[in-house]
Amino acid sequence: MIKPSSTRYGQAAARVQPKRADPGMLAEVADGLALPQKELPPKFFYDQRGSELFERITRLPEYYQTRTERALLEAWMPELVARLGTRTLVELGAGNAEKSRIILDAMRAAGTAELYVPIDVSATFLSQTAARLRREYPGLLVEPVVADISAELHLPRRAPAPALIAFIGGTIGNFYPTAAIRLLTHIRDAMAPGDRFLMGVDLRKDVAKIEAAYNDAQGVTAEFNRNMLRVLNHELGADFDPAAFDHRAFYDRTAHWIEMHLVASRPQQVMIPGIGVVQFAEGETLRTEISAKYDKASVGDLYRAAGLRLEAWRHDADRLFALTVGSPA
Ligand code: AVJ
Repeated sequence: MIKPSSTRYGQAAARVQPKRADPGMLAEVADGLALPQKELPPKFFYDQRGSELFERITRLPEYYQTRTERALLEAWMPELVARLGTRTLVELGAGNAEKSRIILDAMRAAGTAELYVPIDVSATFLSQTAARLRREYPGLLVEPVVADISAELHLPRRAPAPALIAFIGGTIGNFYPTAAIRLLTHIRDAMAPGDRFLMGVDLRKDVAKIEAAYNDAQGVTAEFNRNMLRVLNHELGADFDPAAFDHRAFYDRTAHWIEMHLVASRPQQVMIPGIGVVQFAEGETLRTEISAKYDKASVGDLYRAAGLRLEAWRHDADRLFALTVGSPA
């Protein structure tokens, strides 16, 4: 019998021993794959290759979010930061040093830049960014914090006030409603009265436009989606065959979010050391991401539920994306 290439791939992957599986990750994967609708958190997209694929997504013609948010930041930050007198920038999920620079430049121009606290799960990524920014902004104190923002939030206690806590990139979209409220409540609890919260949100709009952004013609998003399986192979020694899963992304008009799934193109069994054999029926899906879309009212509701007040709001002329500012209520 001729073995399909996918089986060979699986055996090859299984022979490579994982570095030592992270027990937290293993537990999360076990839980997610035991659900009737299999589901894994989008943070598992982002190894080196996943981060590079996401960088490519941000430059795709269909993916309007990154360039729109950047233009909004460039137009608004000099004025906002000067008015607030921002001395500390705390950045959650600092995956985007490029956009952080727009805020840091505005702080420097206002003459108030003192401390930058990038918070990210990736320690290597953080130390690289920190070293680069220390060189580029002499006089700016850079104190990176390694943390999973969805789990905890600790701000340095002696940060010069006022601080701007930035959560940009539309990453709030990855949080289910209760988790979003929990995250913003943690942020609210860490804020002093003069501090402000800056959050970027992708806006509700024509469904075809949203769906196109997650089904790009070049297939970069599909590769990004499948990359989660490579991460599981590499980190846990699993033997997923990424080629046996199709990319699917669709908008849920009731929940107001896009869902990304990986669809098993044939029945298959996947071995994950420490978990066991996981079955996929043909056509069965693994949900890898939601990306919630907001409008002014739903951001206001979210802020209110977290003890914040929506103080300011700016969107682009096409109403694709918005920057929102919250203050402790
Ligand atoms: C980084 C969460 C904002 O939701 O649009 C891009 C991730 N997923 N294409 C998004 C993503 C597929 C992105 N966020």
